[in-house]
Order: sequence, then C-alpha cells, then structure tokens
Amino acid sequence: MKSVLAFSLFCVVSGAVVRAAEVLRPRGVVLSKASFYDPTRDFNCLDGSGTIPFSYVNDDYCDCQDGSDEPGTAACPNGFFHCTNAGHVPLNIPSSRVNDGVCDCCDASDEYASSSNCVDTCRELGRAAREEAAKQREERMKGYHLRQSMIEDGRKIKKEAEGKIEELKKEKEEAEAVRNEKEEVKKTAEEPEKIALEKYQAVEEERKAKIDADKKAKDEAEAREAFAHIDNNGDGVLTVEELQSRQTFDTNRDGQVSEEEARFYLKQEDSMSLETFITSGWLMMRPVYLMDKRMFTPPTTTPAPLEEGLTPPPPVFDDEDTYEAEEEEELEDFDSNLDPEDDTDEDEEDYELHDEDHEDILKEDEQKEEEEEPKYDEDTQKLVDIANEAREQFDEADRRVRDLVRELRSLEESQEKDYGPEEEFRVLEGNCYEYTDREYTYRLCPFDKAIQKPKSGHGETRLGQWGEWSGPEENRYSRMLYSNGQACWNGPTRSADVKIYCGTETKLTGVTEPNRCEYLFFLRTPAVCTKPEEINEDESSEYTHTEL
Ligand code: MAN
Repeated sequence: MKSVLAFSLFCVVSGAVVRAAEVLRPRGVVLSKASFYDPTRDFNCLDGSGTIPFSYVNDDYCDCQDGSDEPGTAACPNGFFHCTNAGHVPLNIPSSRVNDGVCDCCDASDEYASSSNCVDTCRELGRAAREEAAKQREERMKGYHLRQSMIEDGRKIKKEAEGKIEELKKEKEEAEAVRNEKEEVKKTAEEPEKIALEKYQAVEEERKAKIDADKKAKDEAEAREAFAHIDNNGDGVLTVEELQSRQTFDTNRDGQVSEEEARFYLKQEDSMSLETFITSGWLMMRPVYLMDKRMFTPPTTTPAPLEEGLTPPPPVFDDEDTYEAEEEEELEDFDSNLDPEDDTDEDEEDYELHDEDHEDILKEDEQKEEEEEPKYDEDTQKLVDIANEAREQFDEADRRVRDLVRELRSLEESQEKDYGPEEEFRVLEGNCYEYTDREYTYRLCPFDKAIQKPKSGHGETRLGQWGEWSGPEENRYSRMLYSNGQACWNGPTRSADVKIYCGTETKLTGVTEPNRCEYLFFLRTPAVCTKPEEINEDESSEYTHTEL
C-alpha cells in the first residue's frame, strides 16, 4: 500500500526559519529522511540490505531487514513509525503499535486504519507542555540569576577573607614581638625574684612541716577524746559491747547496733587498742561519730575506702522522722556527756549543715590559708609583685598570639576549601539545612557535617564530615560526599552522599538510606542553576520536527 503525505519543509534563511516548500514522503517517515524516499526511483533499504521498487514501500510487506521499507505499517517487527504530532513533540513508536487500536500519537496518525477513533490532541497537549516548559525555564532563569549573586557574594567573602588573613598575619607578627618582649621582661623580673625567694625556701618548708605536725596533733587529740568517750569502762580498749552501747554505730538505723555493725568499726576484730584507733579506727568512726556531734553533714556518697577492703557502710536512714527522733535522744546523751553546757533543745534544723554554713566554713578556710601565706620582707615582696605582674603580662601576650594563630588557621583552612568553580557554594558555609521524615531529622551543614537526630529521644548521630566533591567528571559539583561518620554496628562508618539540583532556594528536600548507614541527601540550590537555553519561537512552534 502506498501512502504519501504532503508536508512542509523548513529551511533557514538569514537566521530566520521560514516555510519554504512542501515535500512528499511516505507515511511514518521522519522529515530528515524524506529524501531517501523518492517515488521516482527504486528504494534502497536504509541499512543497505537491498533495493526494491518504490511501490514496495509501505505495501504492508516487510522487504528490508531494518524495516525501513515499512515506516507506515506494522509489517516489519523492527521498524519505527514517526508521528509528526504537529503542535506538540514528534515521536517515534515501534511499528507494532500502528493500527493496534491504541492511540499512541497525539495527532492520531498511528491509527489511520483502525476503529479506535483517535482524535488529534497535539495542540492542547503542546500548549500545556510549552506552558510547563516555560514555567520551568523561568524558575531556572530565576535560579540562574540567584546563582550570579551567590557567585558575587562568594567572591566577596573570599576577598574579605584574603584581606583578613593579611591583617591577621600582621597582627600576629606584632603580637609575637610583644610576646617576646614580655618574655624578656618576665625573665628579667624572675631572676632577682628567684634569688630573693631562695632564702625563704627553708623557712617555707619548715612552716609546712609545722602545719602538718599541728594537724596531726590536733587529729590525735580529737581521736583520744573520742576514744575516751566510747571506752565506757576506761580500760584503754574498745570492745564490741562498748560500740553496741552507742547508737551512733547503728548504721542501718534498725534501732540497735548489731555485732556485725560493731565489728565492722573494729576492723572485724573483737577489740581495738588506742593505738590502732588513732592510726586507722578513728578514720572509720569519725564520720558517723562527728555526724552525731552535729559537726558533720552526712556525705551523700559513700566515704572513700580507708583501707583496702574496708569501706564503712554509709549511714542508712529508714525515714527522716525515725532518724530525727532517734538522733535527738542520742544527741542529748552525747551533748550531756561531752558538752554539758550545750543547749539540747535545738530544733531539727540544727542537725544539718546548710549551704550557708558550708560557705562560711569554706571562707574561713580560705582566710586561714591566706593568713598562713608566707610573708616576705618588703624588698622580696616587691620583687615577687614585679615578677607576678611580668608573668601576667607575658601570659596575656602569649594568649593573644595563640588566639591569632587559631583564627588564622581556621581562615586559611577555609580558604583552601573548594567552593565551586566560581565560589558559588561558599555562601552555604555556616548555614545548616534540615529535613524531617517519619523517624529522623537530618541536618546538613555544607562544608562541615551531616547529622541524624531521632525524632523521639536525644542524641545525634554523625553521618559524616565534609569530604569532597563527588559528581562525575563532567559535573563534579553535582554531588558532595560527607564521610567518616559514626561507625555502624557491624557495618561501615556512616557516610552521606548529597545530590545537588537546581532550585530557587537552598533547601534539603529529601533523605533516604539506600544501604544501611549510607545516606542519600537531596539538596536544592540556585548554586547549580545554569542559564536556560534560548527558546527559538519557531522551533517551539507546532511544526517542529525533531527525531527522538
Ligand atoms: C541507627 C540509625 C539508622 C541506621 C542504624 C544502623 O538506628 O543511624 O539510620 O540504619 O542505626 O544500625
């Protein structure tokens, strides 16, 4: 069957596309191949597999191996039918779809001999498609313009950073000079100070030794006094029975001092001599003993072990009321024994040391320490003051140098990063973008890190640190890789691959985990918006013929 369609041919004349002439071509042939189908000559199969009379073209019998003799029928299994789809986009469909009852071409040309009643919808579809394309193009254009300002801003930041680096380098040099100067001053001031202090060294050692000895003597006196108090019969030995007679040692507060409780304080022995009491027993009993003497606030944690394997059980209070009632009785007894003049009617508040009391004690201690500070003669003190001042000044100058070095290093590191061929990504640094799915909130801080946070619960999982651009060679800046994240249980260290695509704002639009602990982020940003191609009005017209 021969079927030939008249069609328009376009040619370009001085840059404008104009309709030139009409050509004839068989049904289903793309315009660009029309010249191969010349009705005045035999037809050469396009693959060169044979030559047939032109009348065999579209005669519903497949002659050529490549199916090129049957562009408009379903005769060749490997052939293609071309729909021109005037008004929309041309299309090539497999020959088998010709006249199969399904409308494949919007111009209905594939169903010319079927009962499917296809209608030409190309104009409407084409219009809608063009509108959509125009919208997308507009977005792209907007993105492209935004990219230009990102480039501008990025370059500006880079330049400013360069300027800042120069400035910091100068400042650092100056600061180093100051520091060296201060170091000299310090050394000079420390020399005479050292000599002057040498003569105080022996005095100082003596003073410290005296403090230690005083403390030891005080502790021992305190121990002896307590021993005498507990040693009911005054025989110089503490026994299980004597400890049992003192409610103080009822550590579990069950109302009685068991043998076990008593023996604990006697280091598991039946008795304890004064000597052992002074060297170790007192250390164990002191906390509970003094607590009852209202001079000690029970520690909230277990006291440190006194000897290996010997940790006194912390005082146990069943409930506050019991403690108070029992303690009151005990304290009365205690007070009357030790300090008969003490008032025994103090209310419960007096059993505790309050924060203010603690502060007072600390202040007192500090004052004592200050009072105990060695005193130098006037000349030595002057030298010490001068050296102290020199040390302070040196420390300050040294700190300044270190701060500058740190600042400089971080700026230089930042300058070394690759922010894209035109610095367009630089403005993203310092910002973070989030995306939340059903389980997690993901955060991407470009050029820094990628994070995962469970929606319920606390803590963050580091998915990776900024690594490198990882797009294909021809489009390297289309992907970022954040690697070396937290190790995955029985798996790799976590990593995040970031796919970047054009949009009018920078936004994280999705995150998936295609493989366990390997994350895929989708980042939209104008930074990758290229300029959309110019649309040639005529090319977009309904008579465009492009082979797909
Ligand atoms: C956490 C999350 C998940 C990850 C598992 C792996 O639950 O980081 O994304 O798949 O750990 O054990």
